[in-house]
Amino acid sequence: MTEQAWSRQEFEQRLREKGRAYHIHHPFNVMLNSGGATPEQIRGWVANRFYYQINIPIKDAAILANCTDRAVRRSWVQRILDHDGYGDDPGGIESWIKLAEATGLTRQHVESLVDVVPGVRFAVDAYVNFARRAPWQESACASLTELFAPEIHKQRLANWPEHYPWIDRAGLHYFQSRVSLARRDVEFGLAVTLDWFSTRAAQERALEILQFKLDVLWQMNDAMQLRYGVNS
Ligand code: AHQ
Repeated sequence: MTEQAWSRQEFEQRLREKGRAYHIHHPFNVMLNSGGATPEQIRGWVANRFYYQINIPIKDAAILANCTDRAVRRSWVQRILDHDGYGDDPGGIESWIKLAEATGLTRQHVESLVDVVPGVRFAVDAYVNFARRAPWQESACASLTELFAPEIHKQRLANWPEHYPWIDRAGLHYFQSRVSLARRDVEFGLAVTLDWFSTRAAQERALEILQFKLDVLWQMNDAMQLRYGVNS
């Protein structure tokens, strides 16, 4: 017997309930945002997350390549510009390098990717490869971990200056920029998801896709914890 599709409201609620598995709850992130991280652990996190950041526009370009809808591409292309920069805006990847320099890393060191541990590389590559082969609507759904992102960025902005006064606050600009950009991204990605996944089976698939992306972020933290440890 085919089960009835959830209402739009219930479907959205079930997507949002997945926030319980968001990496804001990972011990490595809890340590980072509660002030327990050493400078080496912070630099390790920044250097490893750089690999995620530089792959976001690659992932979004894969989504564009899979999307035949010009109106969707006109909207989604902004995400690439947000990271790569456009005109006078140097973009989010440049901001991340400024964060790295504020923690005492050099541009050359971060861009060398020498610190990126295998588990981070494989998790990020799994996300990019998912976007290359999945229908663009499934990749839009995967980006909905950003439903939970404003909170984690606000947590960093609130806690890092107090716990890590040695990090120049100008380096935190990236987190500030993402609070509003994440909200804008989610508005579009959620509308696509609620419209596209219209049967109960498709809605269940959407939850699986979101769980996959939550696992990507969780695995990145697992790998960093293994490499840099977590102080209790
Ligand atoms: O800085 C982040 C970012 O640009 C994105 C894009 C989006 C996607 O397309 O999957 N997800 C995402 C995220 C960013 N920052 C992460 C963080 O913890 O700083 C959170 C991450 C996400 O929630 O997926």
